[in-house]
Amino acid sequence: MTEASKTKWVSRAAVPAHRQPNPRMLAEVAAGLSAPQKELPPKYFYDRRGSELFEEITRLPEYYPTRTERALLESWMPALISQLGSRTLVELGAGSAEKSRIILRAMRAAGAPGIYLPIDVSAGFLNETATRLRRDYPGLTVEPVVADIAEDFDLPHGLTHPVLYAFLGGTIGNFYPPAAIRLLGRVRAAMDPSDRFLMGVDLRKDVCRIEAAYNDSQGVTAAFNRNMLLVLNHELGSNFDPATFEHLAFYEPVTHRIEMHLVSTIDQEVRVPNIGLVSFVAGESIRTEISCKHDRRSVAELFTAAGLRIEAWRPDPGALFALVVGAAV
Ligand code: AVJ
Repeated sequence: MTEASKTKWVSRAAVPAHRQPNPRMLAEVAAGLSAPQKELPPKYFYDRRGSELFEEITRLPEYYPTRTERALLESWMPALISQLGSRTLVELGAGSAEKSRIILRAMRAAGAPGIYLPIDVSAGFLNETATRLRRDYPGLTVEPVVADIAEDFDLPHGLTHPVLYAFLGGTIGNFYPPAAIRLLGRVRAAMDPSDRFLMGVDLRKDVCRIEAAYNDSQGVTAAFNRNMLLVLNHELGSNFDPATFEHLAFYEPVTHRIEMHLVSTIDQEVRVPNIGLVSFVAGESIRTEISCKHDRRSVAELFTAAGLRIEAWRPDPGALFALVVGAAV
C-alpha cells in the first residue's frame, strides 16, 4: 500500500498534535486491538456521522426494530402512562429521542407537564435533541445528561416521582450479560417503589429476518460499521483505511446474538499514535458490536439477577420486538 494511500484516510481533520486523545478511549482501543479476537466497543460508532447513519438505518425496509417498537409505544403508552402516573422520564441512550416523544405526549395527555432527562454519549447530538424538544414541547423541562451508559455513570438524583426509566431500541442487546446485569442493577438501585423501568427488546426469530436487518441491500449498515474506523482516525490520529475492511454481520445461534465485524481484506499494519502499529492478516476481524436477541425467559433471567421483576410483557403481533415493564423486587 502506497504511503499516499495510507495517509489518505486521516480524514476529518485528525487529532491536532496539541490535543491529547481521550485516555479512556485510548485504553479501551489499546485493550481491544491487542485481544486475541480484536474488539472495539459499539459506542465508537456514534460521532455525528455515525448517529446520522444510524437514523438512516432506522428507516431501512430490512431494519424492523425501530418501526415495530414505535408502533408498540403508540398503542400502549397512553394507557400505561396514565396507569403509572409517571412525572419524570429518564432515558438511557436517548439518541434523537424520536420515540421518546410518544412517551412525553402520553405524559402530557395524562396531565403531567413532564420532566425529561435524556442520557447519551454523543454530546452534540444530545444537545441538538434537547433544543428541538424544548421548542416542540413548551413547558417541558429537558435536562440532558452526557454520560456513557456502558461505564459506571451516575443516574440523576432528587427527581419528581413516579419516575419512568426507559431503555429503548433493543440497545440492551449490545451488552454482554454481565454488563447488562450491572446496568439494570444501576437502574434498580435508583428506583423507588412507585418507579418503573420500560425496556425495548429485539426478539429471537427467523435468522434470515434478523441477518437481513444487519446486511441491508443499500449498504448503510456497512457504512455505519466502517465509520467506526474514521472515528478512531479522528479521535486518535490513526490511519485506518476503511476501504481495506469489509462489513460482516452474522447470527450466532448459541449465544442468540448478531455479531458485527470489520474484516481486513489484506495483510496490513495500522499506525495508532500512543498505541503503536497494529497488524492484521487478511481475513482477520475486529468485532465492533454484538446485538443479543431475547425472549421472555432470557429477559426474566437478566431482570432477576438485577433485582427487577417483569410486571408487563408486550410483544407486537408479529413477535418481532417487545416492550417490557420492570418493577423493583
Ligand atoms: C441501536 C444498538 C439497537 O443493535 O440493532 C443497527 C444498532 N447496529 N444496525 C442494534 C445497530 C447495526 C442497534 N441498536
